[in-house]
Order: sequence, then structure tokens, then C-alpha cells
Amino acid sequence: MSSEPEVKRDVRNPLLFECAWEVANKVGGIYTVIKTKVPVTVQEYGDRYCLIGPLSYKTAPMEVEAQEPTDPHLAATLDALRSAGVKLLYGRWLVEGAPHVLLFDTGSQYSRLDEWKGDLWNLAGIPTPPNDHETNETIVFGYIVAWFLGEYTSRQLTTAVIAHFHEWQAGLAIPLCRKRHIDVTTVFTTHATLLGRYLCAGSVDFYNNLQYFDVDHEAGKRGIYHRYCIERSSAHCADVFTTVSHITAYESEHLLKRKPDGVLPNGLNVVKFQAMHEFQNLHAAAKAKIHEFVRGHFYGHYDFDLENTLYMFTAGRYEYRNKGVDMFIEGLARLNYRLNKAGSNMTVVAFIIMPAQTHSYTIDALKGQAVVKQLRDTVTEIQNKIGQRLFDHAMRSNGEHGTLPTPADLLSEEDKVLLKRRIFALKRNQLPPVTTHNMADDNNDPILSQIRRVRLFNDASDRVKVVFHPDFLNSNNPILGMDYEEFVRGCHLGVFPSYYEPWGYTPAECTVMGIPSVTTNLSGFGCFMQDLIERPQDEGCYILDRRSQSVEDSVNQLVDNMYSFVNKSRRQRINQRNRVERLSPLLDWKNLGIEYSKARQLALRRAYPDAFYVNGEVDGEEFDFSGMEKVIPNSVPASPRYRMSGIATPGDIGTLTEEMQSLGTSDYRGGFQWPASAEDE
Ligand code: U2F
Ligand code: UDP
Ligand code: G6P
Repeated sequence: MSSEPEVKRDVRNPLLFECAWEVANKVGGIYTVIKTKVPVTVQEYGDRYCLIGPLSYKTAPMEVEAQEPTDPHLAATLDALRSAGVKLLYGRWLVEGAPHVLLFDTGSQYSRLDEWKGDLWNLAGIPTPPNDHETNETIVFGYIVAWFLGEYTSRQLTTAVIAHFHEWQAGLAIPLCRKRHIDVTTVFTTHATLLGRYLCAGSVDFYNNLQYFDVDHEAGKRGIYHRYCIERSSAHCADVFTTVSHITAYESEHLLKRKPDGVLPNGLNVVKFQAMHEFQNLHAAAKAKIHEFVRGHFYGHYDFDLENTLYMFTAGRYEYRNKGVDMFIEGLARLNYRLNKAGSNMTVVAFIIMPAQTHSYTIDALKGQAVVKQLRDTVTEIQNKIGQRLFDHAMRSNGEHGTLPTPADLLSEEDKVLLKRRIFALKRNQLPPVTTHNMADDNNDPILSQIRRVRLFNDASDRVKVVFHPDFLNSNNPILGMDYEEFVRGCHLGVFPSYYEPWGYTPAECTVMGIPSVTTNLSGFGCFMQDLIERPQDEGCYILDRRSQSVEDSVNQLVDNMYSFVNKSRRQRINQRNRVERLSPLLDWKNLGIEYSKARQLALRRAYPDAFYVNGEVDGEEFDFSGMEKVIPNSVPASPRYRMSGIATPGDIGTLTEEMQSLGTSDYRGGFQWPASAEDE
């Protein structure tokens, strides 16, 4: 970053600090990015890699094992910070790869908040209101991180340092590093833009107006001008600016006013099973658990055949419009109508898993599971007694040999009474409830309101039933006691018709588990798959067009997809799951991690251009990634058909180059020409 470093740092074995608010601290999707990427980063950097995050005393003890640093400069730096009152935790993050991690307690420096706010205003002209807790955290954290980097690079003078920051909450150190000429090179990755999220959640025609928004005015109107300034200055001050998808790159160009240098698609840590059918077995086992829940939830109205029942679901943070829940529910209503009209014998149970304010489970939901359990216990008890009687009859000689019992010998009157009592307990006057919880604001909840509007009330005649579970899943839950991953495996189709989705981990997670999914060409993941696969829908990766057609047409496309899915035979579904699972290498960090490597190399080249000149020529060696694993192994069968034959990595569509800056807007991928900005023209 410093334009004229006085010392020559070694750029060949740089140190890497990766900084995010979600390091060892799960909030949303960024935690998944950081955590799943650790193994490939550790493979590349080993002990030269350290993550930086906030210290939460609630979660840290479970996530981190404390250690003392072996690097003497780091040890001295931490001592200096500690003696100035900064509380911190250094150690190993207990995730696969066990990287070094450094967590700062922002609370230990809140006394300096006002001083730093003043400094931020003088330095960067960024104003900060008094009571925005999230911004206060951002400021204190950013100042501590910049302080740390400054102290460290003044002690350690031999090796180049790359500092990679994710999202605005971790980005404030970037403008500080630049203003203070701290000798590090910086990368900023944004996983969404603040304005994009806010604008889309309202009712604007976002994508067609991107280049026309008066960004300062819009941010001001929403009370996030100061946050927006932090985000924008992080993007502008970084040596290299990246984002997670082309669609967010396009958005960033217009809302943050800097065109990203490239795209770093989000990967996953893909676990391959030894046997090809292993994930199919997991599906069957997990589905059996969902069956169990469904029997309880629909007790008294359980008149459909579980062998002919399909489970669809959507899940994520509760962003009603952004996540396309509006479209999902509308689509379900139309699917219900079509299945009814066609006299289908299939039943669809659609789950919506989105945390909202609740007052715990409803009595009814708990009772449903209880009555099923009682019935099962009673049946087991009677079954044992019948076994005993059968055994006795067979054993006890009538003089010559044992006898076969009659049915009356086996089932006593007492058993029948017991059983009848349980059967009567299953009677129910109301329909099975749509939601499992008491909602804090039942009347105004957008999901419930929409379900009421389309009248999906779990009637006997409905072929589509709905279960809204307004909380994340957990294996300790009393009614749907499964972890999210297990639940996904047990389902048949994930439906994510997002309107605003920079990446969208949920459909990607479905893919690596071999579960087909529906997504849109407004989601980073959807565009990514569309770019790579010739006919994604044939591979169980349905991509709705939400860009170039009306909402009405998009809903119909969704319904067509769901309807044709419901009409598949079991064999076709099994086959489709196999095809979906075969796409997982596309999403594996082992293949996508290389994009991060490229971004870091670019950052080094920009900060230390001289180090890359050998005898007046650019030394291309640093950019040679040919040793990295190729995405499409030769052993993969001919199908699926990939769009880009011979490409090195899926991330090649990221085209991270310095030249990208000079290209027009139309170089974004996604099978669609975005409107160019006025300046471009
Ligand atoms: C993007 O998702 P993120 O996980 O980065 O984004 P959010 O979790 O939506 O974070 C936005 C804000 O919402 C807050 C959180 C952030 O300030 O602290 N928040 C909250 O207040 N309460 C919650 O329960 C959860 C969040 C992106 F949208 C995805 O498409 C990508 O897949 C993901 C990874 O790249 O980044
Ligand atoms: N998720 C979870 N439990 C649930 C539902 C979802 O842990 O019950 C996780 C899911 O596995 C995914 C994340 O929440 O990793 C959502 O990430 P996504 O990228 O879809 O959206 P974001 O919240 O980042 O916008
Ligand atoms: C997996 C199992 C099979 C099972 C099938 C059910 O493939 O290995 O034994 O029959 O799942 O598929 P379905 O789509 O009906 O849940």
C-alpha cells in the first residue's frame, strides 16, 4: 500500500491476515465463506496465515484454543497492544485446518470511541451518529486492527503483508491503513452492498435503475449514510477490490462507484463419499425423520401417502422479498391448483425455514408429536405382549406340541381399549397448523399474510401443504429435531427464487448434497451455474429468469419447474440427484480457492511493482497457477456438459485482471447484457 516502501519486503512468501466480523462468530453467510475456505488457505500459507475477528466471550471459548505466538514480532506487537489495554485472544481456531486466529475485544477500547470518531471525521470526512451500535463496533474494531497492523509492520520488516478484509463491518481499517501509510497491501471483498440490500427490500425496480440511483441521497433517506461511507471508502482505498459474483460486481460498480477488479466465487468444503450411492442412503435416512415429523404435524388429517409425498423447502435469513418467499408461496398456490386439477396422487409438503420473532412452539405442534409418540409407545407395548403370547402358545404343549394362537388370543380386550383411546386422541377439529410457533406478530407477518391470501391452509383437499418453521433448525428441537444439513438431505427440492442474492449458499449447499434446487438469474450462484453448465435444468439446477420477464411469467416458470418435478418417477429423482451431486467439484474450494490466490497476487503486484520486475521485464512467475488442481477432472463422465470447454477453473469467469478496469460494463458474465452506465457510453 505505501507508495514508496523504505524497506524491501519479500513478496514470495507473504504473510496473510484475513479479517472479518464473522471469524469464529456465526452471523450469516460470511462465516460459511471463511470457515470452509480455511483448509485451502492453510494449505497455501501454513503458519503465515492468521484470521482476525471480534472477540465474543460467549462463543470464543468453544471456537478457539488459546496459544502464544511463535513469531517474535507478533508476540511483541500483542504485548504492546495488551499493555495499552487492548484485550485480545490469540490461538488456533478449532475448525478443519486449525488456522491461527486473533480476536480483539472491542469492549476493551470503547473508552476511545469518541476520540476515534473525531479522527475518522478529520481523516476521511465520515460522520457518525451517536447511537448506531453496529457502526460503533465497526469503528472500534477497525481502529484496533489498523493499530495492530501498524505496530506489526513497524517491527517485522522483511516480509510482505497482505491484509484481506470482508464486508464493511471489517473494512474500516482499509482507509486507515492507507491514510497512515501502513506498509501492507489490502484486498477488500464485499458480499453485498448496504444500499442494494435496502433498495431491493423496498419495492423498486432495482436492476433496471442501478445506474440512476442518487446514492448519497438514498443512503441518507434510509439513515445509513455513515455506514455507506465506510463501505465506499473501504472499496476505494483497497489495493484490490473484489466481490462474490458478477451480479454484485455490477451492483458495486454503480452503488459504490468502483468497478471490482474481479470476482471471487464462494466455495464449499466438499466431502466426497467413498461409495457413489452413500449420499442417496443419507437422503433416505433423513427423509424417514422428516416423515416422522409430518405424521405428528398432520395428525388427524394424515390421509396422504408418504411414499407419494415430496418435500420442498426454502431457508435463510428472513428477507421476505429479497429471498423470494413471496414468489415461492404464490408458486405453491398455483402448483396446488394444477395438481388438484390433474387429479394427482402426489402430495407436496413445503417447508419455510426462516427465523422470526416468536414465543416458542405452539401447544398444538408439541401435542402433535406427543400423540404420535404415545401411539407408537402403545403399539410397541402391545406388540411386545403379542410376541410374548405367540411365544407362549408355541411353547406350551397341548400334550403333543405347541399351538397356533387365534387373533383373539393375541389381542386382548384391554389392548383394544388402550389402542382405541390412542386412536381417539388423534382426532382433531382444526386443520393442521401452518406454523409451528407462536409468532410475536402473527397478524402482520409477511409470510403468514401471504399464506392467508392464497388460502393454503393444509386442507384435506390441498395437494400442497405448508409448514412455516420460524426458527433455524437444530437437532435438539423437540418437534423437528434435525440439523439443517440433515434436513436438506431428507428433502427433495430446495426452492430459492431470490430477487436480491449476491451469492446464495443455500442452493450451493443443496448441490453438493445432491439435492436439486431452484434459484434465479438474479442470484450470484444461479448466474455462476448458468455460465458454466450448458443446460443447467437437465442437471437438476433450475434457474428462473427474474431479469428479462415479468413477475407473472417468472412465477409461471417456477410453477412449471415444480410441476414437472412432482411428475418425475422415483427412478428419475434418484437419477437426477446423481447428476446434481456430480456438479459439486464446481463449488469446491479446492478449485475456487485459486481466485483468492490471484487477488492476493494482484494486491502484491500493485503495492510492490518493483519486486515483480526482473531486468526490466515483468516477472510472470508469480501468476503461474498451473500447478493448482483443475476443476474438471478428466475422470468425470461426459455429462454434465460444461459451457466453457477447457477452462482452467470456474473462477476464470472471474477474470481477475488489471485490464478489467478499462473494459466496459458489458464484460460481466451472467448470460445477459447489463445496461451500460452513462459514463461508459
Ligand atoms: C451475504 O450474506 P451475509 O451473511 O454477509 O449478510 P447478512 O448476514 O445478510 O449481513 C447483513 C447484515 O445483517 C445483519 C448482519 C449484517 O449487518 O450483522 N444480521 C442481523 O442483524 N441479524 C441476523 O440474524 C443476520 C444478519 C449475501 F447476502 C449472501 O448472498 C452470500 O451468500 C453471503 C456470503 O458471501 O454474503
Ligand atoms: N442455515 C443454517 N440453518 C438453517 C437454515 C440455513 O445454518 O436452519 C445456513 C445455511 O446453511 C447457509 C446460511 O444459513 O449457509 C445462509 O446463507 P446464504 O448465503 O443463503 O444467505 P445469507 O444469509 O448469507 O444472505
Ligand atoms: C435413495 C435411496 C433409495 C430410495 C430413494 C428414495 O436413492 O438409496 O433406497 O428408494 O432414495 O427416493 P425419493 O426421491 O423417493 O425420496
